[in-house]
Formats: sequence, C-alpha cells, structure tokens
Amino acid sequence: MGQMENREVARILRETAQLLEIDGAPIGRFRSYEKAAELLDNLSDRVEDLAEDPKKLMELPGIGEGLAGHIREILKTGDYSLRQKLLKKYPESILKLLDLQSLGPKKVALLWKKFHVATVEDVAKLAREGRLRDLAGFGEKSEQNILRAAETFKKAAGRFLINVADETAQALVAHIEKLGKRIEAVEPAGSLRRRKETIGDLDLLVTLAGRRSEKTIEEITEHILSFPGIERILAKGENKISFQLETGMQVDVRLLEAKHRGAALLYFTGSKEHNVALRGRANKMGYTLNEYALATLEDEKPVVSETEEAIYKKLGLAFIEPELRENTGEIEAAEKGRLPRLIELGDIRGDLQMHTVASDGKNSIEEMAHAAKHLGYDYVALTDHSKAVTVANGLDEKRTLAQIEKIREASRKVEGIHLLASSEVDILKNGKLDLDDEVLAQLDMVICSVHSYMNLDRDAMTERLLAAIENPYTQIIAHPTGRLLLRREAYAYDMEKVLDAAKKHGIAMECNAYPDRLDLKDVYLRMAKERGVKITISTDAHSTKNLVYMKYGVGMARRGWIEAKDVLNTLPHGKLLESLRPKPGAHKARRKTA
Ligand code: DGT
Ligand code: CA
Ligand code: CA
Ligand code: ZN
Repeated sequence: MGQMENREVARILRETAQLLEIDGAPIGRFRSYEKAAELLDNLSDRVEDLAEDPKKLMELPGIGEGLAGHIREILKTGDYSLRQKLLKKYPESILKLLDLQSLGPKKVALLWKKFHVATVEDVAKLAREGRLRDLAGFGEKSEQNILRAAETFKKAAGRFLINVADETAQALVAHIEKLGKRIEAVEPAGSLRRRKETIGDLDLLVTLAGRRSEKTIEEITEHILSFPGIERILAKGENKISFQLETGMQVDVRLLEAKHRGAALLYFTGSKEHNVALRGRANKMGYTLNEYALATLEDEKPVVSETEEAIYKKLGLAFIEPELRENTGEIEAAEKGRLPRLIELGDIRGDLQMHTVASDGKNSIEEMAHAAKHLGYDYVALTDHSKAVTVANGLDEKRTLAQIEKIREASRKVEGIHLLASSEVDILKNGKLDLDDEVLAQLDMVICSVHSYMNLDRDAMTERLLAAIENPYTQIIAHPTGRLLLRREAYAYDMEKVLDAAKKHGIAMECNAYPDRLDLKDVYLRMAKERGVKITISTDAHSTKNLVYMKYGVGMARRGWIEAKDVLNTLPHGKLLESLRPKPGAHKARRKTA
C-alpha cells in the first residue's frame, strides 16, 4: 500500500460526489462525499494515520460508518469502487468539464444526455456552432461564456498553482535530502524559484557532494526514482532525470557537480528572456555563459561558475533576485545599482484580509487571532463578507454590527495582538457599497471588492471601480482584478485610470496572497508603485491553515519590484491606521482642530 496524502483521498471523494451529481443522485448523497472531501482537505492529521484505528475516523464530524469504510477502501486500494463504477458510465474527461467556469453538474449531465459530449473541446465546438443556445438553462450568453472559459482552460492545461507546485517541491527536496552526505544541495529552480503565479514543471537541481562517478549517479538516480507517486519515467540520463507524477506534474531533476552550481542555478532559474539578455551581455564583454560556467569567448576557459553572485559580479551587475529575472529592466537596474530592496516575508506585521465562520470561513475570530499571533503578527483584520455575497453567507448591517462587537470583545480577550474590526464590503454592480454609511463608519478598516457581474464591459467596469474608490469610506480594494488562476480571467477595466484614482484618494490596492488569486499581479503592482499607490498583502484566509499563504503574496509583490516601504502592513499597528485613507468623520475632526 502506497502512502496517500489527505489531498489525494479528498480528490477521489470529491470526484465521486461530482459523478454522483451528474448521475442524478439525490443531493444528500453526493453532498456527504463532498463534505468528507472538504473535511480531509482541512485536516491537520494524516487520514492514513487516523484510519489505523477505525474509531478515530468516525470521530470526525460527518463521517459515519459508511464513509469511514469508503475512506479505508480508498487508502487500501488507491481508488474507490463507486467512482470506478461511475467512470464506466461516463468518461473521465467529464470531470474536467466541471472545472469549466459556468458549467455545473446539471448542465454537464444535460450535455452528456443530449450530445454525448464529455470533453471541453467538444463542448466548445457545440458552443461555436450555436447549438447550445436553445437548451434549457443555456443561451447565447452562456455559449460565449463557455467559449471564453474553454480558452482559459486551454491556456491552463498542464500548469499548476504555486502552492501545489511548492508543496510537491518540498516533498521532493525532503526525499532527495535523505541521500545525506552524498549530496551537497537540493534546490528548486525554474518558475517556482522566480515565484511565478503558475508553474509548468518543476526544475530541481541536485548538487553532488563529490565528483560524479557511474556508481554514485546510479545510486542517487535509484533513490530519487523511489519517490512515491511517480507515474512514469520520461528520461533517465547521467545529467538529467525526468518523470511525471500521478498528479500530472512533470519534474526535471539535474545532477551536477558543486563547481557548476552557480552557473546551473542561473541557467535553470531562467527566465529564458533573462538568460538570453545575460548571454548577450556576456558576449559583448568577451565571455560565453552556459549552464556550466561563465567562460572566455576566445579559448572557452572557465572564469566563474560556483555562485550566481560571482557570475553577476563578473558581468558588472549586482545580484538580481530570482523574482526579478524576467528581462523587464532588471539588468539595467543592476548595472546602475538601482535594484529595489525587495520586501521579505519577515517585513510583514499583520494580515489584512481573512474570513471567519460568520461568513464562509472555517474558524472563529479567536482561532484566527491565535493562529495569527502564533505567526508573530502585531495585528490582523477580520473581514467577513457583506450581505450581497449570499453564497458566502455575507453579513447584513445588523450582523456586521454584532460582528464588530464580537471582534472588539475577542481583541480584549486575546492578548498580544490587535484585532481590527473590518469587512470585505461588496462593490455592487453600480459601484455603490453593500453596507450603510453608519455601519461603514463603525469599522476600523473598510476593504471593498467585486464578486458579481464580472463580465460588464470595460467602460462600465472602470466606472464601477471608480465609483467605489470615490466613496469616502473605501480604504482598500481587495483582489482588484478578480482573476482566478487557471479558471477565470481578470475582469477588464482601465487599470491606469483606476490606479490614478486610487492615488488621488489615498486608497491602497491589495496583493491577494491566496494562491488561486495572486491579485494584483506583478505588472500591475509595478504600475501601482510607479504612481505611489500603497499596497497591502493579505491572505484572504478562509481557515487558520491559509494564513501561511502570505509567502506567495510576498513572492508576487517581489515580482512587482515592491519594497517594504510600499506596503502598509509592514507598519506597526498605530502607523498602519494613520496611513489608511482618513475616515470621513476623522477627516472633519482633524480639519477642525487644525
Ligand atoms: P514553466 O516550467 O513553464 O513554469 O517555466 P520555467 O521558466 O520553469 O521554464 P522551463 O521549465 O522550461 O525551464 C527552466 C529554465 O531553464 C528556464 O527558465 C530557462 C532554462 N532553460 C530551459 N531550457 C532552455 C532553453 O532551451 N533555452 C534557454 N535559453 N533556456 C532554457
Ligand atoms: Ca519549470
Ligand atoms: Ca523544466
Ligand atoms: Zn473576496
């Protein structure tokens, strides 16, 4: 029996739920699978350990004898018989169809019944031909939505969210490090090291401790390939091993000697564009640059190769952080000594967006506060949804006021951390905010964001955001473009206009650290910084476990050339509050006393 991660078991349960729903099973039946999947995803214990004692499994909420048995079957066989049975009825690709934004199980079931289609391509074809508009629940608009979603799907194929890639890389590094003294280092390179928002494949560099010999390479290769979860081996040479994991993720592992480590890191970190520019520069200076060394052009004599720093130095450049290596001005800045001093995770003093059980979060105010305190934060803002976001059980005025009281009470109870009573106030279709002014005035911080009518045309969306920014209560715009990585494109609007308005009114823009969002993205962060618009980096955590996503937000901010001084939540509590756009009342009061 192989080792199974909670996530893997959850996936099988979730897929069973989806197939049952397509199959027209009663809601209670598939929901119980769905809930079990969600539970496992958020469980800190390994389900495999719990399952050793049948009683322990059944102590979990919502897990009865039936589900406990199914979970044990999944752990034992690596699959689930009901799922397999359903997959005899429907092709596996139908599960991918469900990932398509705008298609739920009911529509997928209908498409299967009517046309026997189960792939994104086939459904897109029907949409293109205008054959879906007359189906119940569809229309011309849904055909367009399907086509747009299919486009996103095509682009996303074969890519992974950064947290998934990062966790896989960490597991691989831990596995390879078991080689002990035989290796000197194991380090991720490629897009993961550059902290790109999505990752195509993993590139791992393994530096050997001694010289390479056939025997050591053989032993090391054998160990690496014993990593659980390898689906198939793609290449196996003395310098490179490639394989595909069961999750579909591809991994390239390079084996190298210590003297080449810097050159290899530089080469395999990329980006390709950065490397091309660096090689051009090297050539002009009489060098060649490859994955082994910076060498003289004339007789290919190695000059430096052991560290990246030494190579950059030889090329007349300051060290360029991996996140900046996209050939968007970093080489020129490194030459002139004008690189930014990028923000680091340790600069962050608090988290300004998170949800609790009051709306769609999993933990209480106090649980979030304790977890945040544990991370060493000075403050956090509790930002449950407002009433328009009904799917997330958003709070109306009355509930918001009660929530504010609860937060204040918790703040008194939990020592050593400031709790800000806030709300993620929905920006309505017309740009108005979803809570009354009297309630907005009670909040310590007002964060606003869009959750509906995301395909307004560009001008209407620009106006909507401008209206929200002009509302005197607005202080921060959260996940400003609404993108969901690999699933949904950003909504279109005039970012320059919106950032100009944000600057004018002293509004901060969020860099949402949730791995599905990472919004604002690098390019927009840089645009914001150029205008002097302040940034906040927040996790949008929906459980205590999500608070660690901060590092991905910091990664995106670094890609956007952001420094600690650009980010409001690097400030201590008092300074933070002073730096927010003044509230309407406070503004008046301040002017009166002046
Ligand atoms: P990904 O995997 O699509 O998220 O993006 P990367 O940047 O990790 O790209 P990948 O895995 O194809 O290659 C890793 C790095 O190795 C890449 O950033 C630059 C370098 N590299 C790989 N192959 C080539 C190549 O054929 N030419 C050049 N110039 N660089 C390469
Ligand atoms: Ca890669
Ligand atoms: Ca690669
Ligand atoms: Zn939101």
